[in-house]
Amino acid sequence: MKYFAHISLCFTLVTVFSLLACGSKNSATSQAEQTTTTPTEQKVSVTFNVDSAFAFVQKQCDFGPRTPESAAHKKCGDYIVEQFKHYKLQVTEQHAQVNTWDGKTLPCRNIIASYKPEAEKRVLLCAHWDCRPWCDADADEANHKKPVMGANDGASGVAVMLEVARLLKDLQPQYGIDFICFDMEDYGAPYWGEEGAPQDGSDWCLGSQYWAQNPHVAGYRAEYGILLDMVGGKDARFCREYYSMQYASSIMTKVWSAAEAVGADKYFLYEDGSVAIDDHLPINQYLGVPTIDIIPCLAGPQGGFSATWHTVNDTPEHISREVLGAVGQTLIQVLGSEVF
Ligand code: AHN
Ligand code: ZN
Repeated sequence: MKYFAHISLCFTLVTVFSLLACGSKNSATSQAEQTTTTPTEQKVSVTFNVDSAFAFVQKQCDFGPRTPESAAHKKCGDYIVEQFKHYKLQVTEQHAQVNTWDGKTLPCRNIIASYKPEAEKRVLLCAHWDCRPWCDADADEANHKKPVMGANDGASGVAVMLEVARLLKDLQPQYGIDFICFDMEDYGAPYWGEEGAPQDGSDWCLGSQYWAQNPHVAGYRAEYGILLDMVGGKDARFCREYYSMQYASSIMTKVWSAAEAVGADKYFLYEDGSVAIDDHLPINQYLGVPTIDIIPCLAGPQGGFSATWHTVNDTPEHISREVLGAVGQTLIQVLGSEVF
């Protein structure tokens, strides 16, 4: 009953809007303009620079794998903070201690960079910046205890955010944006360490779990959130991740439409994707900010995210500038056409 009521309301609204649209067209535009008008959104004129984005990937990797407590982690964190400050954003750092699957208590550093921190209407962009200490998905067992370089799994999302932050001077949004770099996303129990590890996914996403329960601003709100995870792989295709559809299907539609508008539709597919235990989950569950995950799904029956995922091959030479650009230009399109 409710369902029908909903459909008929939608139908009524569509009818009303069509009538309004027809009315204005007939009175205000010429016949020629009517036939050339297409329903696609207007393209935002700011260009996402793929070489700049790639350089941000390379720079993070030059520090080495950014695993918890490593010197590379500390130095790269400092670099990310400085870079966002350079683009005139207000940076807040969260330092916490988190409990891990292997019984340790490890330091966790979330980095939050805010554009127009005073604005009430806000968009949240996020990615993780830590690296996984174990290449436990590598074909060679000898690599299972080596750290992941994380060019794609970590650095790519941060790189796209840094490039968007660099372009804010051209984009000039009237609303606020928070760029959050989460730490300790990738410390989930490795396959070889199953014993004693939780089976509910709670060993992943420790930084975002902390932030979602202790946001840097009391009562934090955003209109919606977009998580970027592995957005630079040569084999990337972005499908409709399960929790994103459950919690934020209208944001999926918004982003996938923007991808079409910028010609990135060959990467953004209307196919069901993976089920990702990822940083968007605590944001949806604890804060109720509808947040999607732009995360790839591999074609074929074996599934997974990317061929380099949690292997020693997750390095800058396996990053595609074109994929970084497809995601980056899509975000520019979303942000540049946003009206609240
Ligand atoms: C799982 O769904 C287990 N992991 C996805 C989260 C992730 C790990 N993203 C990057 N590394
Ligand atoms: Zn990972």
